[in-house]
Amino acid sequence: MDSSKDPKYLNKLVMHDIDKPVVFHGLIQNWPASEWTPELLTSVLGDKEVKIRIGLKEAKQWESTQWEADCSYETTTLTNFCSWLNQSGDKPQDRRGDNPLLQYDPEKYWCYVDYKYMAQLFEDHPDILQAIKWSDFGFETRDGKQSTIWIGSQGATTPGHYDTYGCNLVAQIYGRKKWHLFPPSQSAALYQTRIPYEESSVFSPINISKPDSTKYPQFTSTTPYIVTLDPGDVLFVPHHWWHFVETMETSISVNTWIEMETDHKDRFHEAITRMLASGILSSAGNDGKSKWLNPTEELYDSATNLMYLKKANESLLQHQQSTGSISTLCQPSARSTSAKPAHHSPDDQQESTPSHHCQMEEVIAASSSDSPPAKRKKSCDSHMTSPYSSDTQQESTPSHQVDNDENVSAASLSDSPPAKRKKSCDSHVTIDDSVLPDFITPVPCLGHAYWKQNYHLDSSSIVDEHNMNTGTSSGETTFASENNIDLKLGSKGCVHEVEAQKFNAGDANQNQRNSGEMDDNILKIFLESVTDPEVVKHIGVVFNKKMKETA
Ligand SMILES: O=C(O)CCC(=O)C(=O)O
Repeated sequence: MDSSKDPKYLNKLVMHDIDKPVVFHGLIQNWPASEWTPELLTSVLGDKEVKIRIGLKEAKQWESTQWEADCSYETTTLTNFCSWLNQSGDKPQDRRGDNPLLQYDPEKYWCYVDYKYMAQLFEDHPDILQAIKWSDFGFETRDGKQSTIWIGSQGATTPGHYDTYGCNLVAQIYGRKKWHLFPPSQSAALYQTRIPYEESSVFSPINISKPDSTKYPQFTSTTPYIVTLDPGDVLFVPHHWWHFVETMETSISVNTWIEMETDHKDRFHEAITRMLASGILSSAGNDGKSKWLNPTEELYDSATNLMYLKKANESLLQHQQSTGSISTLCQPSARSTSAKPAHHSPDDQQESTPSHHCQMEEVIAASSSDSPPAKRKKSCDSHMTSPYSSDTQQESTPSHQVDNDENVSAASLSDSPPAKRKKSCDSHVTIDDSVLPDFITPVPCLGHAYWKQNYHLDSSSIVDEHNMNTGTSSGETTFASENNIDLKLGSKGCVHEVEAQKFNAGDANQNQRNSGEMDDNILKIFLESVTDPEVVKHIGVVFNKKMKETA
């Protein structure tokens, strides 16, 4: 084998050496999945019902992105999806029959079988999961079971977002898809927001097909990295890179999210964010919820949120202790660390070690038989959060460490002193493009001139991508002046509320000291990202009410 195609070499590139998006060409032609077509998958899954997202092709006229909440949804079979794809001739409404998709004119609408966990989709055909072979990238134990599939018609889009956990490998199996990527340093200019709320997704409201530079002036200073994937290409999306995805023609792609050490911290941040979002959105009424809660998401009660937070915190602390890093985040007192919820199962011990790499829902599901949230999450461990946990039990060993550390065993990892640990993805360095083999091409950065050339939008400034700190976000001052809310007081009130719920078994002084440092920051991130004026107003009302109650 060409040594540059050695899975260990590729694994090291992805996990350690590359910090920009790249495309691998010609590495998956031996995957059985490279033969897949929508018709072939339909012949396997014909009667399986799936939830299909349907959107308008003419989203180009929208001033903001076409949110998932703006789409329609139909639950139907892949056979119906395929007949919709392949229809011709008669007017759709004349042939509607029992296919609900036929009411959507393919000239005007796209359909997307998006974000489907393959282990779930192919639960009756587990053999097919072997058709995906991430082992070619050095992820020995990874196949379709840890992958997600996306089958879309021409025009189908995914709104701009970044995933808070891990990094991502995307195999383009059939058709073509266009990816617009942006580095994490450009989050402010992409007007990052946690509204609509979805765990593990930070969204951008920009409509990439027709960016509105009046509403989002900073956007024109972004420097997009753009690539159209052909069948057989594999895209590497580094940690926290933004992506907007557009289906150019009927397409099938499969991706896997790969765990990173930073996930510990992100999981904790996510638990705080979920608690804040739940608090705010649960009082928003149905209208608010349908707009501000992503359709794929649900809210939990505070007891469940609190459990997530505790488990995420314990898991983070355990990780920090095992790696010798000092916790700057919320350190519960000895009492609260050892005080396990009454319903913890004896499996706790087993779960608590590998659970570093688990999504918090899975952590809770594993430890709490009375309230197991059944929902999936899109962390790298997404496969483990779904109901098919018996399959995944084996995966719940720290397999990604095995994966990304060139098959170092879990035991040797946990035994080895911190200094000997391999670098995580977080310590990526930029590799000189010229040393990359020919079959790996960096995704080109088109610079902010792209907006002028393609959309006649003037770039606001020349921006150094690595030092990009674009303007004011909708922070405290803006909120306060526009909405007559004292956010300083507001945020303190909220911190206290979070604090009061958090670690209620813990040492108050200890919690106060550490959480002040942590919550202010998380709260700031959350509040700064809430840019929808209606949401801001709603938050103001909630805060003011709270303030009056506590005055
Ligand atoms: O392919 C798509 O439409 C979106 C994929 C995506 O968001 C991801 O792989 O993280």
